[in-house]
Amino acid sequence: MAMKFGGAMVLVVIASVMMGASMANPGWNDNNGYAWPPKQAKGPTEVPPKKIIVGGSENWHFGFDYSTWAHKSGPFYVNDTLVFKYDPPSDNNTHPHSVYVFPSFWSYMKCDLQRATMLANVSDGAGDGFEFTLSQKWKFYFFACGQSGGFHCSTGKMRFSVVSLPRPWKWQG
Ligand SMILES: [Cu+2]
Repeated sequence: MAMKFGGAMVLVVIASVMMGASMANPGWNDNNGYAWPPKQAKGPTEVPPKKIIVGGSENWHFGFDYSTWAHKSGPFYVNDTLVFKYDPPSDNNTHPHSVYVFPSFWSYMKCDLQRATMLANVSDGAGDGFEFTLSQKWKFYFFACGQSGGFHCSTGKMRFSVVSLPRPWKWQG
């Protein structure tokens, strides 16, 4: 009877010590290099996503070769964000732009906007621009301006494709 009681007391003492310890320090840390939550001071970490302005300082306009730009600026990785910057329609800007995405390589090659989906209208590129995140891994994205029935896409060279590669890792520490 006394033994049993003593055992229960020991458990209560241990439990209260543990609770006290965990409330004082919600993480744990020992001398063997283990820690919780992990500090991640060393080891591989994912390279953080980037924001890329389409066309760089050229922004999004008629006549710039975006296909070449995309080849030079890649590779692009999943969760990177493309930023399309263009002025909204105004008295000084009667030929504004937009952003469309094609469902296939062939509709992209033909600038077949009937099959494309509008991502951003003529006003969405104002200010900080229209942002589109490459949210799917290993996906080909086919972008173009949708204005003037495909004229900006074909003659204006306002089209490019990217593939969203898995994010790279880098070694830290
Ligand atoms: Cu355009």
